[in-house]
Amino acid sequence: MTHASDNDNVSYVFRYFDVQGYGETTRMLLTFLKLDWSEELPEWPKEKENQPFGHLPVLVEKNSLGETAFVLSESQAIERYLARKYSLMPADLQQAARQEQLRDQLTEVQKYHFEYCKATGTRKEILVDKYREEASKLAEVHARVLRENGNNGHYVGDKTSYIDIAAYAFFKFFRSEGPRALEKQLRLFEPENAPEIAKLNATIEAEEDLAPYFASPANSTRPTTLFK
Ligand SMILES: N[C@@H](CCC(=O)N[C@@H](CS)C(=O)NCC(=O)O)C(=O)O
Repeated sequence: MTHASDNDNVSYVFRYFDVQGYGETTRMLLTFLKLDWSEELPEWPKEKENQPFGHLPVLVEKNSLGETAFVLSESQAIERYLARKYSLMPADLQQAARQEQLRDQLTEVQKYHFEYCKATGTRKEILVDKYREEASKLAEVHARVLRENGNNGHYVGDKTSYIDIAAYAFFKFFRSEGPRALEKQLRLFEPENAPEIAKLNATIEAEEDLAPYFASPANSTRPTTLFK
């Protein structure tokens, strides 16, 4: 894998809110890849009109002179840009697509939580049912893929890959206060129901290249969303 220590002399600014939300996978990737990066918390909504898609996160890539060279919106496009650029994504299209389908499934389920925070009345009840159905399927699919890879704490092979990191960020989100309200009745991702996921979590927490991520207190206390 090309870690950024073989540096291409670029640096990154990750512009987002101080929440896990749609940003945690990218924070983990930037750290894992040993990239030169910093976090920017813009004044909001003042800075909204200055963002290409009007929302965050946004990744800004700077060249060796510190000039903006590339600006990217949409969290999953950002993740995949980094994963591909630094060879964390398989070159084989089918192998890459297998990781991407698992990652997209995580986002679909996470969205139920975001919507649940804002919903009222019967819509809230519908979302609990939707979450139950989709999260149960997700737990089943992810446990199976992890099992089929030998239950070694990785989805693919024996090294940390893009989907390992995205899945860890997702399970972290649902272990946090707030999202736990949806998950806690089901306990789909808890060790007694999903030992494969527990093994993934432990493996990622022991990943040497993520040690700076786990050592930073900000990463263990960051709220899940902007919603109360
Ligand atoms: N599909 C987008 C969703 C981005 C999104 O909804 N961002 C929210 C925060 S998590 C935002 O910027 N909210 C403030 C606003 O839209 O004014 C992505 O994956 O990046």
